[in-house]
Amino acid sequence: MDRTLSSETTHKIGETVLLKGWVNTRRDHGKIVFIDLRDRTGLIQVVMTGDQAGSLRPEDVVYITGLVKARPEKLVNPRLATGAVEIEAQNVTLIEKAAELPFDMGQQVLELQLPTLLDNRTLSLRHPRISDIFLVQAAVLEGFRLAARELGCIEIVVPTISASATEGGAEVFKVNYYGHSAFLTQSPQLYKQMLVPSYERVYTIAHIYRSEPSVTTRHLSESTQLDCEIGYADFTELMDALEFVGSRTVKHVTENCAGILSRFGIAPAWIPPQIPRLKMREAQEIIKQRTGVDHTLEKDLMPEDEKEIWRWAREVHHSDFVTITHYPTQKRAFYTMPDPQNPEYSLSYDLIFRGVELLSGSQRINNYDQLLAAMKSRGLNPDDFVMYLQAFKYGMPPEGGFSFGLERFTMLILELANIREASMFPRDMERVDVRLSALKKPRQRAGV
Ligand code: AMO
Repeated sequence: MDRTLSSETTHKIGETVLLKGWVNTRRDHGKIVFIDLRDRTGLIQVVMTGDQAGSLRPEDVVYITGLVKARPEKLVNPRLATGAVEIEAQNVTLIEKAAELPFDMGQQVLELQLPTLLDNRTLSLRHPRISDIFLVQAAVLEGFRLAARELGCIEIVVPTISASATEGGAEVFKVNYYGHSAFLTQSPQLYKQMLVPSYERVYTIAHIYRSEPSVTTRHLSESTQLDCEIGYADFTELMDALEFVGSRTVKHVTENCAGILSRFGIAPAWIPPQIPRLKMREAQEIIKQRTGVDHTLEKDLMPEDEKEIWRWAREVHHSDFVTITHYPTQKRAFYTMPDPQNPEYSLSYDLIFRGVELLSGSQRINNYDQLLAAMKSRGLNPDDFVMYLQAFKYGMPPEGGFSFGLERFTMLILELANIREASMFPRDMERVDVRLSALKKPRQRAGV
């Protein structure tokens, strides 16, 4: 008999079906046992005798043949998509026995500390509310790809071992590369720029690595960036492009994950036809006027500034997005184009979504000599960037781009408290799968 998925049972009343899945929960009522069976489409209630149920427990893998029956009206479960039917088991076969679980997976929301959920990640990822987070993440990826393609970008895959540190700073993982030093990429930046002369417009979904020195709720040591790079575009066209991709992606998630967003209690994002744009200094002035807190001499927006300017964007422009431009040149990476009108500030932008930086980018320096001078002025050695510089030597058009953080996008869409909830297997300075403190010291490990 072919397998029937739980979601298909509602159309098969009166038929005998074969279901395959995991025991999600077990409820014993005297001689009758109710099993909620879980498969990739959801849950379905199965009724069986105590003999048929035997010692079944949560996460056991079972094959069940049974009759699909309509439930009497007063027993319909409105919280379950299959709540109008149930299965009367005829035959129950245990395929794999699960060990006893460390916690009750039957709760609607797992009321556990985040470290416990992460220590038991392959279990917590099976829980419907947590697996929903990654269905939203899949929709973010899909929405981004659709939007980038609509812009005419070609998808590229770039290396994650790099000859140089792209974003500067100390937050770089060094690797011993056949006795030479190389780095895990902090960004696909240099490679996406190198591909502009081939395709003009490219996008990539890339792993990035940053040895973040502190534990925060919005930084990971390994994360995923959604990047575009666009040739022959000026600063305004670049902002139009990033706002298009950002809002198109959110709309794609809203349209495709309506059920999940409502289960998480998330109101639709406010996206006006024109997303407000402010220079960083203008944003600081507005914040000073609204709060009395003077950050007008700071070289960057503080996290609380990003929250306040979002509140302003909602109140004044009915927007959950706000684009902030013209950050101080010295605060941005070496490839950022200084504003020709006032080189102290740069043709750069961040996109703030719901009070957190979701995206960064800029127009780039596309002239070879200017780029070389910018590198040297920051103490970078051009010899470390030989391949990158080659692309500029042979004619790089005016260009720029931007980058969204995938986990931040997911976190902000679902209004999660911690970015680790939006990463299937989060890495930070305390964890690689398991807590680093639980690992033996390298020399004590067998064979090392
Ligand atoms: P930036 O360093 O600002 O810019 O990164 C772009 C976006 O990536 C996300 N992000 C992170 N998410 C989680 N953990 C981290 N450690 C982390 N670091 C960055 C954020 C951020 O807005 N090359 C430039 C982009 C460009 O100019 O095109 C860059 O990497 O959402």
